[in-house]
Order: sequence, then structure tokens, then C-alpha cells
Amino acid sequence: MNTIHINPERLQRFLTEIAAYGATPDGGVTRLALSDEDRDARNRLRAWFEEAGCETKIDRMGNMFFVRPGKNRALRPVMTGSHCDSQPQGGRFDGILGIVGGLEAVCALNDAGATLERDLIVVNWTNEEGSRFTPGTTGSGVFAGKLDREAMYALKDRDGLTFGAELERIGYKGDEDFNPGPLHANFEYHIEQGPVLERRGMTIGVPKGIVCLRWFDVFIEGVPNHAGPTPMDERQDAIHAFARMASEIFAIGLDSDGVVATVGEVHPSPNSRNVIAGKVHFTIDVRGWDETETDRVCAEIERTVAEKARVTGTTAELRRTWEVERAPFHPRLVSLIRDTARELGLPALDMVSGASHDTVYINQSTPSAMIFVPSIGGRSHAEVEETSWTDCAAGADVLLNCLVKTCND
Ligand code: HGY
Ligand code: MN
Ligand code: MN
Ligand code: MN
Repeated sequence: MNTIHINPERLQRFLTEIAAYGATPDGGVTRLALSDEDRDARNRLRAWFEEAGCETKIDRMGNMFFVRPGKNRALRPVMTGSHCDSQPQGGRFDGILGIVGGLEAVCALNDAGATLERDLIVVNWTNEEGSRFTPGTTGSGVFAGKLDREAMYALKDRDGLTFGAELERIGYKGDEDFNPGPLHANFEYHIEQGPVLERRGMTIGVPKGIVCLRWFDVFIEGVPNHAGPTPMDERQDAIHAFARMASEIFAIGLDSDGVVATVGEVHPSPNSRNVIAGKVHFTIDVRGWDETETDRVCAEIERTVAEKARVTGTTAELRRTWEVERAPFHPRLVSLIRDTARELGLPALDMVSGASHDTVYINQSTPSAMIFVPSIGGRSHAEVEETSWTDCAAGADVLLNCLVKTCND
């Protein structure tokens, strides 16, 4: 089959309509995993895929598999997809572009009357972001056998609601596991979420893999006291300790060789302007392509947390919450994406994914690779997240043609 093209107007319509689920006043989305907004978006996706002739399978983690039958159903299927959940005040493209890109590929194949050799499966993975229920990529992690389903069911959000109860409440707790057997290939189409492609004037990003990731939670204990009468040299101030730690964590990341370190959540207690804080819980996200350098940075951060607690008269417990090894993608599929972009006349750039994705787990058992398109201003995980419709369509064309090639080989 020569190169085939998606319908850009239909892709734009899908993306625009699905962005209404959890739309925020400033142009982003808040569609947290297992929320009502997530449920409603899931229902819409299911309707679209079933209108496009796909079978729907929902597993016990709420992962949604939309299957487009191939000629020979005994052959190993090809998979693509991403996640429908977002960050709080997140963007309209992160994750959902990969699912809607797969939907558009199905519709374009239907328009062409094309039946591929292999089944094509488009997935919506549950709770990729890990913002409401931590860790992230829980749906894909359980599917890949790397995370325990019962442990995930027991995860609690800040309101004490469990993952399992919320999955049941929104009606997406499947009663069986969908096991398509060994897969032939897996592609994830996603926005870059960084500044590289735009700065280099490139349309398609071809990551060689995803960085490794380490998540920590730190619990500082000081002595709550009155903000007025307590002499400065007699304070055991948990926010003071936090400030010293956070400042040093940033410096350690800045001084490292390619590792990034982020303090994203801070929860002081009692969080009152005239009380010296007794407690602070905060999070640390550390990532890098080089696992040795990443672990060196983590060790330095652990030492710094202990030292800043000591000098501020507080105590700090640092817990390792989650870690994922780096995911080098399959060279054959990376080359296929690069070659397909070239055939479509699209400038492509080899790179690394600084963001994590569901493919980090799928890649551990299935030949996988990802297709990136530029993020305007390099922004993501923010309401201003934006990718041009032209670039969305270009990336979807690369995805479609890679799916056709691998479904027919
Ligand atoms: O954190 C991540 O990298 C992903 O976007 N959730
Ligand atoms: Mn994402
Ligand atoms: Mn994300
Ligand atoms: Mn992701």
C-alpha cells in the first residue's frame, strides 16, 4: 500500500470534542483518573470506536482495548494508544492525542476499505498520570505484569477514596483480563512535552527511548509553635527545613549531568500563617537517561534531606515511592518511524523522551517505539499546552503508515 493519509478535519474535530470533558476556563483540561470527567470521556471514546466498527474489551484495571479485526486473527496483533486522564489544570493534547490518533487511523482505514493482515488494537490506559492515584502508568503496569492489581486497587487519593472503589463507581471495572497474547509491535503517538522539536524546527520526534524515573515522598517533622513569642533560635520549623532541602535539590539537579529533579507537591501542616509548621510532606521526581548518574543524584538528594533536617532541628523520613528503569525502544521500529516520516516529507529528529509514558512498561515485553510532535513553547502539563493542527495531522499520518506497515508485515 502506498502512503495513506488521515483526515485532518476529522482528527481536529475528535480532539476538540474530547477536550470538552474536564475543560477548564483557561483552555486546559482537568480530567483526573477515574473522575466523572474521565468516565464521560471514556464513554465518548467507546461510542466513536464502536461506530468505527471496533470491538471493545475492558479489563479489571479499566484499560479499554478497541480491536479492529484483521484478515488473520491468529497473527500477533499490533497495538497503539495512550491515556485519557490528565494532570490537574493539564493540557488538551497530553495522552489523548495518542488515542484519538489511533481512532483516526481506524477511520482512515475504513475510508480506504482496507483490511489489514493483523488485528489492530487501540488502547486507553488507565491512570497514566499518577497525580490523583500514585504511582502513574498503573493500567499499563498491571497489564505488563509489573504492578500488582490488588495493590493498585488499594491506592487512595487525597480524599481517602480508593482506586478500586472509584473504578467501580465510574463503571469501568472489567470482570476479566483482556490478554491479546504476544504483540507484534506497539506504537505510542504523543506530544513531545518539551522544547526540542520546536527549537530545531522539526515536525516529528523519534525518541530512542524513555528516561528512567525515581519518585520519592519526604515527611518532615518539626515542632509546631506560635509564630509570635517563639524566639528564632529556638524553632524547629518544618517549612524552614523544607525550604533548605528544596533549594538544594534544585541545585543538585542543575549541577548534574543531564538529570532533572523536581519538587512538585508540598503539603505543610497546619498550613496557618501564624503557626510555625510542625510538618511538611513533599514529593521529589528525579529522571535521567543515564541510570548511574540518576542514582548518584538520588543518593546526593537523600544525603541533603538528612543534613538539612539535622541543621534545622527537625527529622525527615524519605520514602522511595516508585521507580521505573529506562526504556530503550526497538531499533527496527525506531527506524521505521524515521523512514516513514521521510517518505511523508516530514523533517524528523532523533531524541530521548524526558517524559514517561505507558510505553515504558509495554516496551518491556513488546517491540515498541514512539512518535512525537512539537509542543508550542515547549509547554505541557499546563493549560497552555498546544500543538498545531498541522503537526497533529502530520504525526497521525506517520502513526497510520507505521500501523499499516507493521499490520501487514
Ligand atoms: O510524568 C510524566 O512524565 C507523564 O507525563 N505522566
Ligand atoms: Mn502523557
Ligand atoms: Mn502527562
Ligand atoms: Mn504518558
